[in-house]
Amino acid sequence: RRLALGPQACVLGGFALPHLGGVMPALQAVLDAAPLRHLVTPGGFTMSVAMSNCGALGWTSDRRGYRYTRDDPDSGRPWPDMPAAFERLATAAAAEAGFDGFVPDACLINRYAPGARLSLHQDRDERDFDAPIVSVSLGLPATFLFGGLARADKAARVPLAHGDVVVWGGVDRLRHHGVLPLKDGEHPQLGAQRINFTFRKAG
Ligand code: MD5
Ligand code: FE
Repeated sequence: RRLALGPQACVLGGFALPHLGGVMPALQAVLDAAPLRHLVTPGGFTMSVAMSNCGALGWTSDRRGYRYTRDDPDSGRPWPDMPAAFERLATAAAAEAGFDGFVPDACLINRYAPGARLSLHQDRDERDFDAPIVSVSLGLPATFLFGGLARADKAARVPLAHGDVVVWGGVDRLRHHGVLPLKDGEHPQLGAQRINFTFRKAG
């Protein structure tokens, strides 16, 4: 149930499953308060992945750039609080992967409909790169691309299924990564979509 992707990166197969009884109702409440939306990149492209956030800080993008904000730019209100069930899952997964005491202040919620993808990128909008990132996959399976520190490094393909959790830190924190276009399908609980939570210490 544990697959090493790098010296400090691993997949915890099915780790989120026992948490979903608390996580799924909390997700619905977050998305009611801060609906998913398609952000525009600084280059002017609309992202195929729809996003929202919970926690003290939320990741956002527009023509001016990428950044973390306290308020949802669509509503002008603070992002919804991080549900206790989300934080428990993130902290437990980080500890399982060897990162004790991880307390995220940001959870980005990504929703992939069939065809949606995330091109190869690095996560470097956070204040310090010492904290790990915890990523939870729900719904339809996806192929994750796990590259190197240089964008041109060949990327490994990692299948991710409902309930899988990936934890990255340390020397693997700045590796390039992305998600291949989601294949069409129907998940018994989530329907025709993949939801990903990305927990970070952003501030
Ligand atoms: C996803 N999301 O499946 C992915 C999972 C994002 C994003 O990439 O930025 O929202 S998070 C994967 C990740 C995070 C930080 C480092 C690395 C991967 N990595 O070094 O491979 O929606
Ligand atoms: Fe990323």
